Amino acid sequence: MSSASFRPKETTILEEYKITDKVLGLGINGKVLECFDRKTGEKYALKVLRDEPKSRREVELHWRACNCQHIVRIINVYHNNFQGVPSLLVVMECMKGGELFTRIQERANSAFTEREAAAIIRDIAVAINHLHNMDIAHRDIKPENLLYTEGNKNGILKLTDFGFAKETNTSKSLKTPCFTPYYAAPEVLGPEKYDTSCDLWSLGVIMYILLCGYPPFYSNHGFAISPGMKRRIRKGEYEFPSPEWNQISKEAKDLIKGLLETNPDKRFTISDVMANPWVGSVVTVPDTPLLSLKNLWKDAVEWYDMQEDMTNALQSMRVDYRYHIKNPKESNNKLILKRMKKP
Ligand code: I85
Repeated sequence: MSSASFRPKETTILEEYKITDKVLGLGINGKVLECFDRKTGEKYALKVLRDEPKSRREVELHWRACNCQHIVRIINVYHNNFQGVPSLLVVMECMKGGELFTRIQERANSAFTEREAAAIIRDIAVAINHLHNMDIAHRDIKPENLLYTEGNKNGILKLTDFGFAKETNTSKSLKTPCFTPYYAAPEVLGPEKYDTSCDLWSLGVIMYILLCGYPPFYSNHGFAISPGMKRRIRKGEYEFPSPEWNQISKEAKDLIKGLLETNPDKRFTISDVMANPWVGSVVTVPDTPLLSLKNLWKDAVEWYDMQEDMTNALQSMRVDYRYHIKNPKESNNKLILKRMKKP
């Protein structure tokens, strides 16, 4: 980890900020509260994390990555006791415009076009490109983590929540000179392509939903990811049904195909996306009105299910099956525990 970066302030946050009890959102690792700069009166968002290695990693990577137009900025980080718990308090710019799809849905009856969808995908791609160039995989890119700075047309879309972010160039073998790489397998040496490729899959899903208003893969009911959905994702079983997809350009469909490619080795990289004209020169994308507004939010329950499905699908992609070796002492498996007792 390139170290000389983030050092939280040890002074009390209350000297500089007034914290309210308004909750802006709940993340997996911590809640997000509203707070105000005492000097300027400006509103900020405060993410409260328990001080533990996982949170340190989150803040470290977010801090390092946030000098990008399309990533939520960190203003300050404090190391304080918060409600009696040693915590990391992350002061961020306040995203007043709310979530991506809420914003799109709120556009009264004005048309939403393929070109506008391309501009949104380009913004998200810029964030991903910035991260992947720094060897950071976000691994949790989903609609709830894409927020607008403002509720009006000046709003800028930004990515947040680095709770699952991972550094991808930590090839210990290359950095530690006590190891000769004669026998090193390629995956030990190179960056973790599998980690970054999940961000591109996410981009494909978001692009699909923007264009038609429903997700490419869905489960049959609202609970945990269903076997049917898992199978469809693995096999890349999705379609471009009529009437939504009839007017959509071939370029858009080809990009989606490259992003939803099931084999991560063949899936588009972020460089492929940045070089793709549908993303790289948005003005050339046809200004065709989309039918996604009609489909989006037709049913709040369905939308909720979709978000849960995406969370679960990302979760299963993050499982690092290659290096995951369980410590038998931490196992709850009865057979393993029984075997450990034997001489
Ligand atoms: N502002 N995933 C869903 C929010 N400004 N939000 C989530 N992880 C995070 C919440 C649950 C994202 O790391 C999250 C994180 C950070 C934020 C965040 C950061 C900065 C906001 C979990 C708002 C907001 C929305 C509408 C209105 C207003 C604020 O969420 C305001 F009150 F300003 F009008």
